[in-house]
Formats: sequence, C-alpha cells, structure tokens
Amino acid sequence: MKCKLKNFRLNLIFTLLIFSELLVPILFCPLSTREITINEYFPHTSAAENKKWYEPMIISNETTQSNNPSITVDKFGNIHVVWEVNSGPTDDIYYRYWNSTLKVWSSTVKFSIGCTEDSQEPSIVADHYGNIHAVWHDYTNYSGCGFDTDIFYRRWDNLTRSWSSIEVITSSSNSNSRYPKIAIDKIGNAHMIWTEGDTYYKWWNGFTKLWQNNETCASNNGYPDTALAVDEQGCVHVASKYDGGPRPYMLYRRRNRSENWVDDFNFDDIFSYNYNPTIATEKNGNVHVMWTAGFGWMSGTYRIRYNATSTWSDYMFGIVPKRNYDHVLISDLLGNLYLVGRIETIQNSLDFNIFVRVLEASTSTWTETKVINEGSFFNSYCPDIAVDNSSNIYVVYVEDNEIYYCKYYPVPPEISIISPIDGQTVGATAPGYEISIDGSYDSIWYNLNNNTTNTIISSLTGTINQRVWDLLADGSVTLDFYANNSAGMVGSAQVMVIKEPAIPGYDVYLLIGAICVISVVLIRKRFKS
Ligand SMILES: [Ca+2]
Ligand SMILES: [Ca+2]
Ligand SMILES: [Ca+2]
Ligand SMILES: [Ca+2]
Repeated sequence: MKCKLKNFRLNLIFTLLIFSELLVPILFCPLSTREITINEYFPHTSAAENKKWYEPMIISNETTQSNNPSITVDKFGNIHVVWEVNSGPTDDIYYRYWNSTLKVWSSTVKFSIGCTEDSQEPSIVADHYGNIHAVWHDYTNYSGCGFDTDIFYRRWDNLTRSWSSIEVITSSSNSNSRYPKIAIDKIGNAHMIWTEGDTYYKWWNGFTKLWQNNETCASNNGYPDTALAVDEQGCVHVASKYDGGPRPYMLYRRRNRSENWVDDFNFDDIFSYNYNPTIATEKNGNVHVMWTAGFGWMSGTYRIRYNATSTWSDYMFGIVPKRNYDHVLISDLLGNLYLVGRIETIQNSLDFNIFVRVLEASTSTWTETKVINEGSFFNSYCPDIAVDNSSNIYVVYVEDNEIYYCKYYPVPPEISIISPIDGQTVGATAPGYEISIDGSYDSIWYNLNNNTTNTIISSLTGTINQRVWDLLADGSVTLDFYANNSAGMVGSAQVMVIKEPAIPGYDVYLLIGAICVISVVLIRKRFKS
C-alpha cells in the first residue's frame, strides 16, 4: 500500500511536469495586444526631428481675387489665416484655419460679416492663452461709426470657443483710420498701431478685456508704412515712415515700461526712398529694424539696436543676395529671428519668389537664403510668416490672385524593415523582426493583415506576438510597421511574408488531452495493481 501511494505521487508529479512543460510557451506568450492611444510614449532614439519645406498650396478660393494675407499660429499649433478678397461688390476679409489635431483646413468663411463697404488690410495674432485677435480697416458705417475708415476688431475667445462680433475700436474717430498692425505681449495684452495722419497706438487689457485710450505714437503723414513689436518687458517698439525732411525717412520710437514714448531715432535720410519697415525683438533686448531703402540692389536695409536702449549698429546691406522687398521679421520664444520677403528671380525681373532666412540665437548667424517656391512663374509678393513653439515655420503670400501657404514642418519618421524580408516563408512560430527608424519618433506599432487591432512595441527588434500570429490564416500575410512623432506625423513600411501550414496532425490541445487521458489511465492502473 505504501509502495502504491509512492507510485501514485511519482506519477502525479510526472503528469504535472508534462502539463507545466506544455503550458510554458502558452503562459509566457506576450498578451499585450492593445488598441493604440495617443498617450503612448516611448523615448526618442534620435534627437533631431526631420523637417522639410513642403510644396506651396493654394488656400484661397480660386474664383476670387485675393490679397494681403496675415498668418498666425496659436499655442495648440493651429494655423489661422485672414486675407482680403477683392472680387465681390466690396472688398471683404476672409478667414480659414488649419486644425493641427485633425491635420485639415477648415472651410473658408467671410470674416467681415455685415460690412457693406470695403474691408481691407487684415492683421491677425494669437496670444499665449489661445485667444486670437484680428483687426482690419473698414469703410462701413457700422453701429454709427461713420463713413470714415475705422479699425474693426474680432477676437477668438479660447474659453467660450467662439469669435466675438465686430467691435469698432476707433469709434470716436472722424478721419480715416487705416493699416492696423497688431502684436501681443507675454502676459496676454494686445497692442495695436494704425495710421490716421499720424501713427496712433492703443492696447487691449487681457485682464479687463477692454481697449484702452488712444495714444499718439509718431508723426507719419498718413503713410501705410508702420511696424510694431513688443519685447519681453512689454515695451512697444514702432517704426514709421515720416516725410519731415528733404525725403521720407524712417522714425523709430519706443514705449517704455512707464508707458511713455521715448528714444526717438531718425534713421538718416541718406537713401532716395525708405518704406515698408519691420521690427523684431530678441530675448536679450536687441531690437532689429529692417526696411526697404533706395540704394540700388541693396534694397533690404537693416539695423540693430543693442540691448534696446544703447546704440544702433551701422546700416547693414546684403542680408539677402539679390533685390528683395516686402520684409517681415519675427522672433520666437527661443530668440531666433525669422525673415520672409520676396527676392528677384534669375529668369524674369518682374517675377519675384519668396525667401526665408533664420538668424539662429545659438550661433548668431543667418542660415542660407531659402527660396520656398522655386520654379513659380508668376510674381510672388506680400508674404507673412508665423512660427510655433517647436520652431516650425508657416508662410503665406500672394501669387496670381491666390493666397499660397507653405510650411517648414516635420516629416514622418522613415521606417526601414530589415527583417523579415519580402516573400519570406514563416512557419507556425511567429517570426522575429528588426526595423530601423530615421528621424525622431514617439511610439511604434505593427499591424498584421490590416487588422483593426494594432500591437504596440517599444523596441526596434523583437518577435511578432505569437497569439496574434496564431489567429492568421495560412498564406500571404502583410506586416505593416508604423511610427509617429511629436507633430503627429505617421510613417509606415510594409513587408509581405508567407505563413506556411503547421505540421499536419499536430494539435497542442489534442496532445495535452491525450497525455492527460493516458496519464490518468496509467495512474489508475498502477494504483489498482
Ligand atoms: Ca466689405
Ligand atoms: Ca476713423
Ligand atoms: Ca469713425
Ligand atoms: Ca514667383
């Protein structure tokens, strides 16, 4: 009896060992097949995000005559564009935006709603809180503001997720108020200048949400040539064309933190003409002013005021190697400067193209002049530029009565599949894989036969999930690898392998069952004997 009991125990241990042996591959097979979510995050393997200039695309309606675009990017990466349409009964302002989450453009909408006279010269800017401010000048007698030109304003409120109705912000004015330019500071106030004989200034308090009183900023004689920038300290810098001497010159003024206009500076009127100024400020307080001056081919003229209040640099020319106009200079949070303008082409003196240069804060040197619409046959002009917190660049310009849009933006991660190779045959055991990825990425996943479920992976090498592999029918199997980056761009690569049938007659569950039955019979037989 004692011997029988010992045999029974030995057989039980033996049976359990067989079971556990068979269960090992099943138990240790990865079970982590999940739906992918946008919050999945894996470390980047290469630091540099690959970016490129994308082909320009038309964003205006092709049956209209469009002009004067203004562009801004909000803190979510959405791109907002306003422009003037000159082909209706009166000029109007139109608007559309690019949704950075869905990666699609909205439809185009009329922005100057209820403005029955000409609506022109829009300017748009997003603040750091997700609000967007847009201004333009309008001849409409809106809410009794008169038939003179006034500055109209609309605001996207990020809390209510809606555009405000039109507010006339020069309602007390009886003379023509034109050419508004708007900028924001880092605490959410908006600052605006416009031309009304002289250059005027007023600001919008981001806390009370009210426009403050007008301030006279600079003498100007009614020219449209004004520029505005707000620095890190909230000081306002303005350049304005003024006809006060033998010929028009460029006047600079600064509104200091005590809200006084100071530091008048007249750029010497050594040039036969001066127009179209632009201003940008760096984090260190340097102020960069650029404008077009009559000095032969050196049309882009440039000066820097070091540390905001000290001396100005000498005149600088040749920032761009050919005749160049329509400059717009902006800065980003890191202190890099971005210059857009139009540059003479080789083939035709009337066909200008659009260029971009960047003054990198880390190296204090300008990048190469990049022509972003090389090969365009029509004259390209009136560009505007915006940059987001990731230093992606967005440009709009006019060409052949259309608004064109172009961006310097990340490209998707580029995946190469090293193994398995195309056409490889694979048996019942799931194959291993090895991929390489060019460019930074956030997460990687693969998909078999366009299944609804993706399998997330964290390594560039590994083995295809055995459970997923087992569910596939024999024959050709497509294996797609995907990787996305922080900009939401998805790259992919595909390979096709052949799944061969399993060894005929071999069924793991049948085998377990058979072993089970045989073991029980054996145990019982030995126990009985
Ligand atoms: Ca209108
Ligand atoms: Ca007015
Ligand atoms: Ca008025
Ligand atoms: Ca062109």
